[in-house]
Amino acid sequence: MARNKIALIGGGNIGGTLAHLAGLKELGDVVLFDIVEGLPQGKSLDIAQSAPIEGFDADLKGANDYADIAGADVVIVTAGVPRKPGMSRDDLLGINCKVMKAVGEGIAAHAPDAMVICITNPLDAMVWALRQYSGLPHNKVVGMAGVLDSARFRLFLAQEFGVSVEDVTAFVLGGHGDTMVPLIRYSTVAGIPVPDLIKMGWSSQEKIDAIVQRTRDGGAEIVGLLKTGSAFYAPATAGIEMAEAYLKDKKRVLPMAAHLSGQYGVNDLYVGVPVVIGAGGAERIVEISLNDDEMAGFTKSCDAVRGLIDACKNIDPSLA
Ligand code: A3D
Repeated sequence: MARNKIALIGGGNIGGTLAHLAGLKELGDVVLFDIVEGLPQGKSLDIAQSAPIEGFDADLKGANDYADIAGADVVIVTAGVPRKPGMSRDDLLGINCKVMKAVGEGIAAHAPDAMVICITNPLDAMVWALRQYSGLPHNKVVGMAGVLDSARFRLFLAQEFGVSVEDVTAFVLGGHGDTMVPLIRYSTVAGIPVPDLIKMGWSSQEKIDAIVQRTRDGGAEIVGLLKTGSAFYAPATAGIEMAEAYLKDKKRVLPMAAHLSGQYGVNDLYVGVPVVIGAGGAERIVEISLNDDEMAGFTKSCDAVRGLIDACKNIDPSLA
């Protein structure tokens, strides 16, 4: 049986880390694509030289031509520009919208059967634009944000409770940005919801509120420290978890930006919701019941995403 083929569009910080992780996990052969000549070739060769030490078999190839992604099973998109200190994700919209056009057309021409995972920011608007430009089915184009945001939430909760990150489940809803909605009552330690843990004296409401805020600001905290770019190790790990769930038909239930067509009362919008991901792509959107506060937060988040999509349509009227 032939190996899977994973195409990574964008060979920067996240793209290089994705290629390394795909190799380490033996997910398949990797094509690392970038518009900069030499960059994806150099990173691919470097990672390939780690294979004999790590003991993985995978072909790694750098590319500047979309023809090289032909037949890819999975395409992960990180092409574009990341934030610098003082910039919001939304400041990236103008440049990255144009990048999504080139990438969407490249995927449509050479890998139309792939599962596409977008990571480029501002995430929810970019995955919407990428889907429009590529014309792929909605269930085969999703955005990575929820896995990362919930991983940040899980880490901070595990540190607060003094327990293993493995025993903390958490998830966040809504857009990837300041309006994301971390769901406290669906977040647990070994099945015990966080509100119960507060009652048990494990933490206080104030401390949990601070953790929620730190999760919302999780990306900015790292941008502020790095100064020259944004987070890339955890974002790449999150993208690989989604790719693996698809390639292995695991039917994982993961939060991701998925296309809503009536679920949660929302139409034609990409926003973060729990999704069953398997060989059929985004197979099922899980509609959990939300209380009034959570629904209000989710609606606010959807409105913010809609505003960004409208801005994309202004940049390129063909999207309207
Ligand atoms: P960076 O290291 O700058 O890599 C981006 C790469 O894209 C560079 O190598 C560019 O040469 C390349 N590129 C630019 N234009 C094109 C094009 N038209 N076609 C192909 N390649 C192109 O950035 P990064 O890897 O740190 O981040 C990539 C993106 O992910 C940015 O938009 C970030 O904001 C975003 N990001 C998203 C999350 C989420 O959780 C959603 C987290 C972290 C970063």
